[in-house]
Amino acid sequence: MSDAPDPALPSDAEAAGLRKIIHVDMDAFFASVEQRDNPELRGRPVAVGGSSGRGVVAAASYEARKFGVKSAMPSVTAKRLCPDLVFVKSRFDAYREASQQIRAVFRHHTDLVEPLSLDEAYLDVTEDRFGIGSATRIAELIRQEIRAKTKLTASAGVSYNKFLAKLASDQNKPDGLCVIRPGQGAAFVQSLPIRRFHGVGPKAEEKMKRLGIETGADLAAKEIEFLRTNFGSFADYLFRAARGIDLRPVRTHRQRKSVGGERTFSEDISSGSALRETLDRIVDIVWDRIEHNKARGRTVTLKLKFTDFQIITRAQSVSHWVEDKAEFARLGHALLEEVLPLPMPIRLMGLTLSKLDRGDGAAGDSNPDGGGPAPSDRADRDRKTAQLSLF
Ligand code: TTP
Ligand code: MG
Ligand code: MG
Repeated sequence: MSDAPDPALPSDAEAAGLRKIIHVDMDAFFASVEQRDNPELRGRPVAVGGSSGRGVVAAASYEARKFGVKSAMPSVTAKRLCPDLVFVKSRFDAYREASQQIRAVFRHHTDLVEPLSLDEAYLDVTEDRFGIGSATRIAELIRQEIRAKTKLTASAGVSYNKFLAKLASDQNKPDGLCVIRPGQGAAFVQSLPIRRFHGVGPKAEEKMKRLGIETGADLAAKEIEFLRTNFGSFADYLFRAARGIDLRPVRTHRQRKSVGGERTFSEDISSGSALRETLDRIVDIVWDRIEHNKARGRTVTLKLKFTDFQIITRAQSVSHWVEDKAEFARLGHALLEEVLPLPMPIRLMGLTLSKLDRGDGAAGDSNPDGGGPAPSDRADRDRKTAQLSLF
């Protein structure tokens, strides 16, 4: 190969993307809220989720993790690994309240906050609103403020881009802090198993392993063309990430194609009244999300999964934006009535609003879950350079 600069790397690789980014993530979030609110649960292995046959663990306390219990594991498996495991039902109102509290803490320090879920967000603190002088210090203050306001612990990662900050927040969990300073990113990434790269899920991991890619170093050894052939639009993100480079700016509004939610039931349901009641609850949750995302959409889609795992969807589009909850509920209910009576009970119901307009004219989704950032991020990236000495 020649020494020509690689097209996937910024020409000014040193300076590009050098910002001060903090990624904050709550520790064992749902489980910690439960332990906070019920002293009997403190110090004990706790799983949030249903304990019944089809239940899954949403969150596991750190006491439970010692036994190998973790999120998304079937409850039956969790119980086998840890016979003393205490199951508690989820209380979303409590998690949402804590989530709002931590977001208020974030916004106190910067307007550039990009929430990834209820319990985590990226913050761009390059500007340093209060002249605190060091991103590490800001991260420590944020952790203290979160603890004071919520009585919960958070871990934080500090670095010069989003990719590294997220890796860092995971490094010293729980109640930990990790800083990856300018110049340290490439080395940090080398020994990482590729599964820890944000955006690499089980499928991508499997594919990479088949291609002989197990670690960051393996990934960095591959040429960009090879990655593009195998991973399409995800390739550029991977190529940069393997070098500790990430050009994505912190986005305050994530671009989405749809907003929705679904519920799996512990017992299959089929009666009209139970279905209608369930739909009302889903409408509540989804409309909350729609408002939170300031989303407007034209299409409502109802999804049902039957006990034999067959899925059907029914959609209705309207010519205007569905802008109030009553109309959203009415459209959802009309779709449900169309399919009643059901041929057999269902195990899952979902409702989605799509054909969205965010009012800001931007298109596309640049988060890794959406397949990696568009290289065009380069154009709009913020070029403020963080002062290296004050990290
Ligand atoms: P995470 O931040 O992934 O996990 P966590 O906060 O429980 O633990 P950690 O200390 O490792 O960060 O997820 C936040 C919450 O989201 C989690 O408490 C419960 C919920 N969640 C699910 O409901 N299902 C899932 O599969 C995962 C991963 C999380
Ligand atoms: Mg967490
Ligand atoms: Mg999280």
